[in-house]
Amino acid sequence: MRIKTIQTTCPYCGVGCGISAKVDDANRHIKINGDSSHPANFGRLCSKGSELGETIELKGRLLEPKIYGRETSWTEALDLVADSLKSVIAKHGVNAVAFYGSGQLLTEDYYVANKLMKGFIGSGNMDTNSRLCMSSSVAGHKRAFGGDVVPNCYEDFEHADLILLIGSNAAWCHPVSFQRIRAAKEANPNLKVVVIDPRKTASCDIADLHLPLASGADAILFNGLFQFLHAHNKLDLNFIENHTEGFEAVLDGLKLENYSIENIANRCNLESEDVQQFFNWFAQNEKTLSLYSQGINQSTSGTDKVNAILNCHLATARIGKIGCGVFSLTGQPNAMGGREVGGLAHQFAAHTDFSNPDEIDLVSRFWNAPNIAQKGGFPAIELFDAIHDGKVKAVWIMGTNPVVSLPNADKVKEALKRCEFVVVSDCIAQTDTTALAHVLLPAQGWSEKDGTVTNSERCISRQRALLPAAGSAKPDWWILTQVARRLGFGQAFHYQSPVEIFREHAALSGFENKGKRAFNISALAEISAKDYDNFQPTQWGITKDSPNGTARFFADGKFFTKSGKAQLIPITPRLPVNLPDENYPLILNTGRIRDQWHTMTRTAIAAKLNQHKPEPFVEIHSEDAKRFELETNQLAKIESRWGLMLARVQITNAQTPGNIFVPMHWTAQQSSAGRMGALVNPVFDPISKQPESKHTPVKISPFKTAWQGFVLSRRELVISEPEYWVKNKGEYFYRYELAGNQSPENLADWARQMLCANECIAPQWQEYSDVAQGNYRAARFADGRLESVLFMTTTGELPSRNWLMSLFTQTEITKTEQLALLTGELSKGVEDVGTIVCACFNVGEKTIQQAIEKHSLKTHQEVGQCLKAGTNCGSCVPEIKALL
Ligand SMILES: Nc1nc2c(c(=O)[nH]1)N[C@H]1C(S)=C(S)[C@@H](COP(=O)(O)OP(=O)(O)OC[C@H]3O[C@@H](n4cnc5c(=O)[nH]c(N)nc54)[C@H](O)[C@@H]3O)O[C@H]1N2
Ligand SMILES: Nc1nc2c(c(=O)[nH]1)N[C@H]1C(S)=C(S)[C@@H](COP(=O)(O)OP(=O)(O)OC[C@H]3O[C@@H](n4cnc5c(=O)[nH]c(N)nc54)[C@H](O)[C@@H]3O)O[C@H]1N2
Ligand code: SF4
Ligand SMILES: [Mo]
Repeated sequence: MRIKTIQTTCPYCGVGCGISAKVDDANRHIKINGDSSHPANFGRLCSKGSELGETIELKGRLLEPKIYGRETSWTEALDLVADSLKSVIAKHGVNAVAFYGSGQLLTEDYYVANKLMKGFIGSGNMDTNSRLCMSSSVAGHKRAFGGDVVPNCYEDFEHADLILLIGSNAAWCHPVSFQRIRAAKEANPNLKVVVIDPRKTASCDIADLHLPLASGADAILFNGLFQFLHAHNKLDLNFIENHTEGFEAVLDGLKLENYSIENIANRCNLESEDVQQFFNWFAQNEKTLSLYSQGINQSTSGTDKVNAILNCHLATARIGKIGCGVFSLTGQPNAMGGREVGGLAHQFAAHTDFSNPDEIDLVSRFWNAPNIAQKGGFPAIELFDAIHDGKVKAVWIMGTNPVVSLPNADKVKEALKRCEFVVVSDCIAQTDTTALAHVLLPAQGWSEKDGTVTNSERCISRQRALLPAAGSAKPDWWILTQVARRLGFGQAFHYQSPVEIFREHAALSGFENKGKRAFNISALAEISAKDYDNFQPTQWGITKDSPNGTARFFADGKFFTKSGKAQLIPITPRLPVNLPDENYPLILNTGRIRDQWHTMTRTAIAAKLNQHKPEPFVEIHSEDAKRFELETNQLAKIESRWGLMLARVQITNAQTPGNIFVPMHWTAQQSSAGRMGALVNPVFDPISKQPESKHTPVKISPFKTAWQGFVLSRRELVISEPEYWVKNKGEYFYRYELAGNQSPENLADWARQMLCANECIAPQWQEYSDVAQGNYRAARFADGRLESVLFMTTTGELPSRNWLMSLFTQTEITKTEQLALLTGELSKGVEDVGTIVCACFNVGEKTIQQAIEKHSLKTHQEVGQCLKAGTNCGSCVPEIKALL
């Protein structure tokens, strides 16, 4: 057995952590460690990154190309894709075909997709899930800076005196950066952290001040801040004069509304003292770093919110200098790389734009592409509307799951059902989107594919192949190249390996650039295959003048606008488009949880990551819970004008009254009705076209069922009957939470059918039924081990899942335990650890509570010493502190 150590990059969030993987490819086994030399994480990883080794199993992978569900050869599948695209184009023109890509593609994949659609097929219809993610930031950057640049680097965390987290739950979504800020705060007691978020999130754990502002009100707050800084002579008039334009217009705009502290507080639903405190801190601290994410971007005024923040930084000259600036935290591992290649439908390539004919000409000459697109294509929402309406007749979806993640997701599903020709490239066989594909193309996933990604701080890193491809899976760039050749563009798509694509991408970035376009990595245009293989993380720009990369932009006051000056943009704050009303009285906010990644196609494979939040839930304030007659752990139905979902109620005053929160992760693969995208309002920002995923008017009511139950089973079962079901993979079992409107007529038959399906091989069967009490329990044993259990009740009390789950770790079940299984009562001596809080060391809530009481623990460090909880990735520290 030969073990290799390979450096690569985590495929989840935009922190872009380096990984050092010990690979045993003979056994398809990987041991994951943080790469201590990588500047994004210096060896640290969060719970998701640490569990990557558990996600590479072949089960569930898409291994062969498929046409209408039938396995086929690459040749046949690629021929069909090319022929179908050709025929649609011949009949309906180039704008009847579209690509919908993803920030999870590698830069090389992305480059080829964009070049093929915009350069050679000749349509602007190449959009991506970045539309749902970063497009407001892109638009805001371009308005202010003349280019899409994140000016800062992670090192600024250590130099700042004030860090704002605006619409960012970094504790869960950028955990390694969050831990770095925590450490910076411990090292520098002067560093203050302000969290601006309608919810009290785990990120508030390190906050000196939390501003639970009204949903969508950010521009009011930052306009107010601008006004305050102006009134208190805290603006840098020198910098404004020499390096910006638009100052007078901004001031004129501010005169139109009342920005007194009281009025701001009132409109933002905040306390005046808190607003005052925040403004004072901003005024006093030169080294202010504003980090923001989807609470800003995912809004119908997302671009304006971005510019309202940028205005305050530009007018105080706090931009791109050590310890200060505006830092948009990117979501996906290659959100930034997609922007570099021009992955959005209104962009072109390498920071060029359809709005500039000279740039179209420039790219056309570079690619030698006579048929180049002359205008932008459909952005995501409009693209799926166009598919729905039959304007776009063939779509190729790569690396994204729009049937879950787009707003008004039922319409998206319907659109794909109606579409003449749907191709999906994915590495997973069964997703809500692959279910609707005519052609499925197996893509190599993380650990197999090879190329580059760019993280939040513009740092380009290598993702390297660790293992051979699963089945016949191929790299996305290869698949695209093969189709391009079949479409007759062989000369322009001659690539044999990712480095050739990377070189071309680098060369284009420098082509006739002359300092006009921010993205420039021309120093890498002739990189050798060996240097590409060994490439070490480097922040762009990477040019002759700065061959080792660029840590920060704009400290010199030079921008990428025509005048070279930054633009201050007058902002008139707008409320979200649809506000709550009497029919839909609550605001639905959606977002992420600590241990799942998006639509769970990969994180849900790792059992450990499923423990933290095993079911779709809805967080609601106690006042609202009372008002809508909801109780903790009850099921609730949430409805909007667009769709509905079911979720488990969690009452928490971390929510502001009037607002509820649901996680974005559950799909039809893991739940009967947890797919939240169905509810989400499809309105979008007029400039960035990014949808308002954080604000949909909804109503909520108890979802009353005749019975509730759950199943734990070593084997995966097929469960689809009851109105409510959720599947959750554990280490030794699958867990199914169930609830139904109608009690099964014959419980024993029903239970046998569900647990044994067709393959009851001499099972030992035990059951208990108490019709009067409405309880039924069944257990099945095999070779002395517990094989499966089912508990159901019509009265509502079910035993602790944790205790039963622990029985699955045993090789034998004692007589006492068998008895306990029937009575449903916890057997003595078995510890109920409670919901798992620390995923790294498997420590449950109850264990932590008991240890706190028993040993009078006072700090999370003491809990760590006692139980190890929170001592690895640290993501659960906020929860441990909450228990303290
Ligand atoms: N664990 C985990 N981490 C991830 C991901 C994942 O799926 N799972 N996905 C990655 C991706 S692609 C992305 S884009 C990032 C997203 O990272 P984040 O943006 O940090 O995550 P979200 O949970 O979507 O939303 C952030 C916060 O915005 C708040 N918010 C809602 N409305 C408003 C508002 O009007 N104003 C303000 N100021 N705040 C508001 C929400 O309450 C929420 O707490 O996470 C990345 N990291
Ligand atoms: N309501 C609401 N909706 C949201 C959000 C929200 O906060 N609220 N957030 C939005 C944001 S910021 C984002 S980024 C999106 C994310 O939403 P999606 O992009 O739809 O979610 P993923 O689960 O990441 O989908 C990635 C798919 O690509 C597959 N895949 C993984 N690696 C590869 C690869 O190398 N090649 C190929 N071909 N396929 C691969 C995975 O198996 C999976 O099916 O959701 C958006 N939707
Ligand atoms: S913070 Fe976690 S998910 Fe994000 S890149 Fe690092 S290890 Fe991966
Ligand atoms: Mo994202």
